[in-house]
Amino acid sequence: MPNTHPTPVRLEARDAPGQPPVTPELVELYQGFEEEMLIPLWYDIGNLMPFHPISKAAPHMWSWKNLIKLAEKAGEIVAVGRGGERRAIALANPTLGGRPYATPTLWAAIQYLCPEEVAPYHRHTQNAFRFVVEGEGVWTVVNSDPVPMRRGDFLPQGGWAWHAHQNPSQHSMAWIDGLDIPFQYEVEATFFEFGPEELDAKETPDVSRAEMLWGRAGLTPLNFVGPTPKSPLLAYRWEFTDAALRDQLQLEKAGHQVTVEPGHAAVRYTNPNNGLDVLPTIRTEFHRIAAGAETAPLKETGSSVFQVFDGTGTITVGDSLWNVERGDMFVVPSWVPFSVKSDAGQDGSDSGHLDLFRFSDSPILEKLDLARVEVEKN
Ligand code: 1HN
Repeated sequence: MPNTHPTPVRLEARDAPGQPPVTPELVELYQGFEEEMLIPLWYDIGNLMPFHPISKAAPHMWSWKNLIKLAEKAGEIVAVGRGGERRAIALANPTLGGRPYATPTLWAAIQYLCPEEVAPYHRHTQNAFRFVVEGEGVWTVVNSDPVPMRRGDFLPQGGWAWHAHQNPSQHSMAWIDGLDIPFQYEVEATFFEFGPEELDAKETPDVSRAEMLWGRAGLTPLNFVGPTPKSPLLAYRWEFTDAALRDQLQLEKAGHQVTVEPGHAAVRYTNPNNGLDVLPTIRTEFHRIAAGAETAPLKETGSSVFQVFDGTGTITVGDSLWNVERGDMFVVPSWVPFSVKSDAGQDGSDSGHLDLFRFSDSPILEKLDLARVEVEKN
């Protein structure tokens, strides 16, 4: 809930470097400021304008084993329907004031749908996506287009599109959601509408209409030549992502310089109708770190959330170090150094790799000319 209670200004005349001498006149001046709701810049400039970003968010890791156990329990005791809208359980960063925010700009959740359940139609200005780390059986319906969801698929859903989810299968399914809720909340730009109670598309096709139109790289249907700010392609299938990463590593082995750094293949999900990020506020990528490979520590403005798709490895974010496995999710706050080490394969061989899905607020920072990156050379 928004805090609508006025908070008084409290200023303490204090003897500290950069502060004016404490005198009765200063105390009186500060009282005047308090009464008029004023705060002088000299009082706390260090907090307002630090020399580099100091994130309010903490590095944090959520284990999938614990997430899925709790989501299953929620499936037993919490109904899904109008009002709550979704059985989605958000990651709450430990230093963001008990809000359901993974980072200052990004919302991330595990969502769970039981057999034969429907999460009803609605729309909102928040941009969203789904990513599937395990299972299948749910169709997300976007503007009447039913889109099947399966392991490894990435499904963007731009703001203000009508959407619902239906599970006509006989087993439960979980996936993760990412949205720009905290960002839109902060800039106060959010709108929301309930949709029709009944789904208008109960079909369960193998391929969405969006994929029929947009799913062939480099071919744009003439009737829809862009640009459009949100991707019209509603599913990016695992077989393509996997093949793209496999081929990057194979080309690298053959001596071509095609990877981000040695043993580190990566792709960005892009909007086929403008070549930019799939969503105007959220960047989404998939990274594959070959067995035994390590990434150079990286600092970036803006924040990211990762989910481990496959493999095992060690993640370092600032002073935090986690051993991760399938499904684990973690946060990289702004300007905190981040690196990944993929475990060596069985018997120290190079079979196996660490696969990471990533989303970030980079499009916002880039549009505002606030993006900065620093790579520490090993
Ligand atoms: C929403 O519509 C979904 O459609 C997931 O699955 C999470 C969190 C807040 C508001 C709307 C979804 C959401 C959401």
